[in-house]
Amino acid sequence: MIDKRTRIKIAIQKSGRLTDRSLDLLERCGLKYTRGRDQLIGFGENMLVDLLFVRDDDIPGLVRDDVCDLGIAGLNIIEEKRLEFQSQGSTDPYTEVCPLDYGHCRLAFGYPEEGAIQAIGDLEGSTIATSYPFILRDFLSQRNVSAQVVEFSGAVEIAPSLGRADVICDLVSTGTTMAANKIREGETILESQCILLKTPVAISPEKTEWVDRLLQRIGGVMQVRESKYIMMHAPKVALPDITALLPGAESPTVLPLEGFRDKVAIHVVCRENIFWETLEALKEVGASSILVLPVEKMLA
Ligand code: PRT
Ligand code: ZN
Repeated sequence: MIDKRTRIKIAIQKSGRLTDRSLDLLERCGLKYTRGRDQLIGFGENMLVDLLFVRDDDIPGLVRDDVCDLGIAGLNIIEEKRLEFQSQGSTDPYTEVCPLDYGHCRLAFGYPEEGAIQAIGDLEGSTIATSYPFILRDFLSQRNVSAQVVEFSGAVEIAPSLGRADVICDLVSTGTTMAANKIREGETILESQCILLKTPVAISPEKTEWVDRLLQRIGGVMQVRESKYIMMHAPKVALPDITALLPGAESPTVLPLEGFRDKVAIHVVCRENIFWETLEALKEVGASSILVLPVEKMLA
């Protein structure tokens, strides 16, 4: 019989921009799961981990209420809900464990090209449409700007042409939507990306082992994304120049090369991406037969 108390629950977006990347991250951590008949729960087959597929807006609340131990959502939603919870008297609703480096976007002002308002300095007395009223009000009050905030749950960019607002404050990634609506992107008030959230409640001893393992694996997956394993041949004397050229490189493994006294093979893990310029510079200091391989898994 399955003991539900020992199973970790992770809330992720059911269907949207974050779903594929969130599932990919968990799969890279080794999770295999089957999706239940109602599609709302994915049962982990090889780990004591279950997935809850929900709207992204519901994720912070599920983590705050300890319905889920972990959750993945954009900082835009996490911060908006944190301010909303705070207004209801609930402080520190969850712990932000780490950024996950996907779902990047920014919450920015958008000024209609033909409009009189073109900068934060002109916002006093204006009407601003947004889906993020708490973040926006917080920003305005910190700058002592008094403006009317109109909440739009979607299609914020059409608010000015409907005559509902002078300015908008909305998420932007490529900038195409604002441009298509003749809105000029202005100042950013929040840089966002996906964040891993953890319940504010202490994890029960039954779950600790798997939560710790999962967090370590997520750390490992994050670390290897840019990491490369580099192999090359080089004169022994070039070793200091070579390590200096490879930022983030761990101390290299130096191996003898059969038939050569002054030349060695160098193997090194580099935690940053390697560009062609670096390879060319390595060649200039004497390296040859340079191979750059992706790293699939790493456990520090
Ligand atoms: O159904 P559910 O509530 O779960 O989904 P949703 O429709 O609320 O969210 P979804 O899937 O659209 O976005 C989920 C998360 O992705 C957001 O909360 C952000 O953290 C992140 N994200 C990254 C974005 C964007 N980029 C983005 N560009 N969310 C929305 N947009 C929208 C933006 O609101 C605007 O309408 O895309 C438009 C602008 O895009 P550009 O490329 O034209 O600038
Ligand atoms: Zn949403």
